[in-house]
Amino acid sequence: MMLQALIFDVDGTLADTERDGHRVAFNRAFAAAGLEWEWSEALYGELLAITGGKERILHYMETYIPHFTPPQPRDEFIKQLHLAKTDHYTALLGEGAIPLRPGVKRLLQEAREADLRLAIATTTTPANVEALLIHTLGSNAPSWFEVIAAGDVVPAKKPAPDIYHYALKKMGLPADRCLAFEDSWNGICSATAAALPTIISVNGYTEKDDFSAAALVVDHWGEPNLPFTPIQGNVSGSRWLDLNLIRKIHATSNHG
Ligand code: XBP
Ligand code: MG
Repeated sequence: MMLQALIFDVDGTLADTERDGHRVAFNRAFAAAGLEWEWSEALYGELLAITGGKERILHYMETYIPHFTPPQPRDEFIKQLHLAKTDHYTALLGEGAIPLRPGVKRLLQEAREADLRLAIATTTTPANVEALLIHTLGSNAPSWFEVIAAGDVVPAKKPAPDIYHYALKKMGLPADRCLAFEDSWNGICSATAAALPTIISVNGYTEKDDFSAAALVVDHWGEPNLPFTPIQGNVSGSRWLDLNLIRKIHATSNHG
């Protein structure tokens, strides 16, 4: 089965956005709203179990501060807080606070030159994806992706497969012609439930997650001057992730 498309997660996969991006933006939104909530790096690691910013705020309120009464109806309060968080987050990206992970720019360029089809499947808000792509890859970069499936476009966020099903349907492709790129437990559950072979690049928040279902696990995608460390799977002597390795992984994952 010929490989035709690559589908990318964003947060944690294309860039380490969680600790120094989303977390900071949540805290700024809390402070601006006069709330004395502070999500530490460690607490945020626990909260990442819940995907989606609004869902994460609700989970925090219910689990960590059950006696808190919001000043507005609960869902409206969360919605406003989250809108402010998105403003803080996109402003952070505009300041260049979050770079792409190693190998990301190189691999996207290689895939474009090879005419592979590209898509994004993420739980984050569409404005956040646009801002990351524009500030790291240039104003045309969103157009490199034929589908940007993001946020509330499907009601059931990762680990549900819905966002990948949505992207596949939009592209008119069966899962076995595609590869997914993820960084987390929720991400691999979502991609593999949609029958997509998945390459994992771990980060500090996800390195202990169970990735036994992955076709390949590396510490990052790597560059000629910054080789990856393989964690699981056969890299056939490669020292960074390129299309040659991606095609081998894809071929192997489809034949058992
Ligand atoms: C990313 C997320 C997102 C962000 C916050 O998960 O869970 O919720 O943390 O984004 P994945 P929003 O990488 O699996 O897509 O606040 O815009 O929801
Ligand atoms: Mg992710």
